[in-house]
Amino acid sequence: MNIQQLARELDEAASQARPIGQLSQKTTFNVETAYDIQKESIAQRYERGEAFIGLKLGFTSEAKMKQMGVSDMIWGRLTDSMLIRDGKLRLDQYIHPRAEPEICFYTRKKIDRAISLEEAPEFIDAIAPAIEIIDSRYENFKFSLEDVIADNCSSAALVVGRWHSVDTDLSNLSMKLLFNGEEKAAGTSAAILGNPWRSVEAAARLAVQYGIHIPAGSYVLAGAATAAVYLEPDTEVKAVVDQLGETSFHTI
Ligand code: OOG
Ligand code: MG
Repeated sequence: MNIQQLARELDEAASQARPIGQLSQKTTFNVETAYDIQKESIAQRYERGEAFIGLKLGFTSEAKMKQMGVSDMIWGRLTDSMLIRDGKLRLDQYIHPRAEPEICFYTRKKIDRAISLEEAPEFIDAIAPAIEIIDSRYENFKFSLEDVIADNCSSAALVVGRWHSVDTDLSNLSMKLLFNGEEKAAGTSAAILGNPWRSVEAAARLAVQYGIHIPAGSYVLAGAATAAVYLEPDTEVKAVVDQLGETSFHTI
């Protein structure tokens, strides 16, 4: 198996918005190798001038694990080109994008070791409501755990709302996703590992395990509290999180 070749296939599928068959159907590889493929695939983006801005966790809630049929937490890399700054998402740049309501942390200090839940707030500057746009590069949004890790955990785009104090109690906030004002998904922040702060703890542990550190000034997406919803054209997509307010974008 050629890791470079598989990484290039995924990178091309993403940049051309053309789906590919599952890698696991043509070759066998484990989770470690899947992260190697992810790293190589994102390295192609760095070569084109994109920059690392943080990381995202996936499958941190039952709702997501159930929807996608997998049972392990995963992490992926976020780059600056994924950040929506003008409030618009061009659907033709994606294959079959879906949105999910999230909570985003912003790091204050470099994280280069495992940290406890109690320590986590020391490393965080602020917290915001967010929407993650995921877009599996695999046909029919179907994959194995190894496939989705290699595919950078379906990361496609994110929009982040206004920042709030780290003192905001995140333990049980209502989280909703609305399309043109109509509720499409609803859950609570407690669905995210019991408490989204656990995502910061998990991000630190996974970063150490995979030999990266999280620089100061990075985003950490905690993982969705609800199942993801397919996007439609000309829609105002909004996440509303109790205490943290709302954030939105428009599909074109
Ligand atoms: C993988 C990404 C999962 C989350 O928040 O759980 C994820 C997928 O569902 O395609 O981003
Ligand atoms: Mg997500």
